[in-house]
Amino acid sequence: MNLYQRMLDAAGPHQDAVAFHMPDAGVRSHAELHDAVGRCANVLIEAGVEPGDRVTVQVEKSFENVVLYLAVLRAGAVYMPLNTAYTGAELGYFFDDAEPRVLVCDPARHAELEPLAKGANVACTLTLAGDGSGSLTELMGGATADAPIVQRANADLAAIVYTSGTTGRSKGAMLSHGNLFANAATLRKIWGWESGDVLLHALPIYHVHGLFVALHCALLEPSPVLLLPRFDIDAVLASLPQATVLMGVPTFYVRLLADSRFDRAQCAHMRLFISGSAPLLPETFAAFENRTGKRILERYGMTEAGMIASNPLKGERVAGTVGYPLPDVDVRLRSPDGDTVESGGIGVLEIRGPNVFQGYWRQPERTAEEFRDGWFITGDLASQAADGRISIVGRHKDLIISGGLNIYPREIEFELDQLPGIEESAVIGVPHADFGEAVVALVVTRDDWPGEAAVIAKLRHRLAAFKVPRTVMRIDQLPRNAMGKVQKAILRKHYADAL
Ligand code: MCA
Ligand code: AMP
Repeated sequence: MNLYQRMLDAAGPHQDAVAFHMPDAGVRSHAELHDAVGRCANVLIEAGVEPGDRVTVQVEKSFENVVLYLAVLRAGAVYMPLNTAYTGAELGYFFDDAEPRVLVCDPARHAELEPLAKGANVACTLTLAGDGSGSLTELMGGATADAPIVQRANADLAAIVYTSGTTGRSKGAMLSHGNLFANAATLRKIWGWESGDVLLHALPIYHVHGLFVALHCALLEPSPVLLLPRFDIDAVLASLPQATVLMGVPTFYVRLLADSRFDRAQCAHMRLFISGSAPLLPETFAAFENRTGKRILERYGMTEAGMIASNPLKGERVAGTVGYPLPDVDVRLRSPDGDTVESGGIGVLEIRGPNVFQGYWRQPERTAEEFRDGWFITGDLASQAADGRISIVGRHKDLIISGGLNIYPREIEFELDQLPGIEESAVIGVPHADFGEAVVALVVTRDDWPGEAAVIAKLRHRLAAFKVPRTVMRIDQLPRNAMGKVQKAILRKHYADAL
């Protein structure tokens, strides 16, 4: 069944109830939400979108953005969200790779992105809001709300979310209606989603965490969503008293704890604080419990599979662990060569289940490389206790997670190595109090080295700001092993205090 149909069914008897509450932009009922989705789907269909077509979206978070996501589902098309921080230089790759039928962007970026999209044969570029003609909101005003809800099978694609996976350039993870529904249904059950819940939503909605995990849990109840444009500490503190569930990355909890206004009374009624996307430090877990009396529930997942493991709602939530595999997810640990790991040992986590994606968009070989006998190789290093509890102890993949955003060193090294004055580079993640990890670049320089500030300024034109190194440090030579591979572990240790 089309996932959207399930949300519509859930909303059935609750038409007048609040679906979304935007503190600065009013309230929308389920009736208003689904009327807007129907209109938006008709505009997309009018623009030529057919079932299976990709609709790529780079817009600031808003109620209208949620409507657009649901409209793409309704039309049977494939939603393809892109981080709002991506530069034009980065976006071209996604347009070429996914060949979307339609691009939806913010009015402020229309002039920059339309030619890029045209160059990649994207048939139509619309802005989400704005007064000019071609704005989706304006076209919706003239459309009817009766768009068909296109029949979808479990394996039909609902979304393509780009991720760099374990290596290399970004790959489009293909997620089906069946993948998304299976995961949402399981999460709603294990997290005890209930009719009085109110979700405080401060995550971006261009990634799996904010778009699927958070929104699907709420829309399938349905529970009201307090939709904040971003994590703003004042807005979060103001909204907390009306909420019962918060989902966040560890930086959310670090920032709440750093604010003296955040106290026990303020979150007494909160049912659940959930953390994921990056490791939650045991210190943060303990400090949070001390301050609020609440134990954060940490879970683990990835773009290719949604959620994989979770600490329990009722049992013990143990800091530094991600809990048990979800009831419908099988896990096993393997050595990089595929050998069984003995009980209590560390291995690469491999998974199987209805949540596991359909493969990488138009990359069958790379998809095959990341599966072993039908098990998806996550690239995360884990150990499993005798009772099944999982701890993520590291990453087999060369990945930096900064404030919950994944950053691939190779992408930054590639840009650095092309700059004048740089012989070679190595990019690492080092501990950072706010973001958990942050990016540091080590460079071997030549005589024409233009200086750190000039290098950073150049990178800012090419890379999204969150990927730009906090510092670029000169080094005589990069440590290499006998195979010539840069020994990043040595660099990470040596530069652990760099920030
Ligand atoms: C913003 N900046 C960052 C980050 N975010 N730098 C490094 N890491 C970041 N995460 C930079 C900006 O480029 C800017 O730099 C400066 O910090 C301030 O930007 P601002 O937008 O004000 O930042 P913020 O609002 O404070 O955002 C920080 C944040 C946000 C709240 C941690 O990044 C966030 O919401 N992260 C959540 C990401 C997420 O949803 N991940 C889920 C992935 P400058 O001033 O130099 O321009 S899905 C996933 O991982 C799986 C499925 C899972 O398990 O969930
Ligand atoms: P993404 O590719 O953006 O979906 O990020 C997925 C990656 O985030 C996983 O492969 C893990 O490396 C990491 N991750 C997610 N949740 C956790 C967690 N609770 N603890 C440690 N790492 C996590």
